[in-house]
Amino acid sequence: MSIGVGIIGAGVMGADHARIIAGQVAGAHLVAISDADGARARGVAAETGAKRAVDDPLAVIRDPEVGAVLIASPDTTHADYTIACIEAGKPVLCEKPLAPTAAEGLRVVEAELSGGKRLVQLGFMRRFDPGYMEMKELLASGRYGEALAFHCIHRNATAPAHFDSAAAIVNSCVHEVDISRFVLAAELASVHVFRAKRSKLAHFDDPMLVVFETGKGQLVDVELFLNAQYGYDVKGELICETGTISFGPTLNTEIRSAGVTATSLAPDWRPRFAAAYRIQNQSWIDSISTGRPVGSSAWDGFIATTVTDAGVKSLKTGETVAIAYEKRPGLYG
Ligand code: ISE
Repeated sequence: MSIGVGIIGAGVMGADHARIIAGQVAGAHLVAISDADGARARGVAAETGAKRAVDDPLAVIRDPEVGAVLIASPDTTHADYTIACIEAGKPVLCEKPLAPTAAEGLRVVEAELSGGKRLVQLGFMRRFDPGYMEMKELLASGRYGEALAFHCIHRNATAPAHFDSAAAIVNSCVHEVDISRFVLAAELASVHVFRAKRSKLAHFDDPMLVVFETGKGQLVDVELFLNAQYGYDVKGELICETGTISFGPTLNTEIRSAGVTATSLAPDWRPRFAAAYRIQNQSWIDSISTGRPVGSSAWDGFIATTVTDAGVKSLKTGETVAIAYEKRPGLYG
């Protein structure tokens, strides 16, 4: 049976998800898409074959033909719409971050706990990226000993005008928060944010170096450079006791000409993580049929908000900030 999907938000990510659900995912079809800009919603609906374009996001959640909801609206709306899906009893894939602050993230966890059923998956798509997945498997094989440190590079060509230094941590570095917990199977215990010399082309502290320590004593360092100009570049290198594990930035062809070797870089995360988004969305739809949740949970999303809260605090104080939260047993094990 095909699952009717409703999408909230027809911006860059909402449109991308609509194309993926319509063209690359089996067992699902698009029912409705909403956006505050009705013309934008109608445009994406026409392109992807969604039955309805509406301007009220709650109408998507209420729609009887919508069996599952994908949220790709602005970050500040994620928690409220996710809670509305939980209250309607509908599975939801919510784009990261779960919320801009831990206090808001916790509201979602509490709503899911009181509903008594796992319904939320967070759109941390890197967990489905073949490079990170293989890195995790290789580490877990034990062949290279224990992981000691994890070097991460997160570069965007340019950051949106509305970004500031805190947004760089809450919206961008949150990916490394989730993926390092996933790859290392460890919790992050502290964070320290360092400002580098600021690029003249940046309108906030850019680049920054964010250093986490895990509960197992490993260091995770993230070079966060969101106005790198030259393209989208995400890399990771795991330092283990008897070797290192890393993956390349893209799988593109290599050109050798006129004495130069060249490979192209993606302009942004959508082509770079195209496989990850496709696998994530398919796994989400499959998990609804099997009843076995996959990917990041609301709890993972909440933990990420506690870490980014601590990162923003470190940015302000210049100090190392310990990461602390109260465990919520029950649904999350
Ligand atoms: C954006 O929202 C993403 O999720 C991208 O993966 C990330 O690289 C970018 O910095 C974020 O703004």
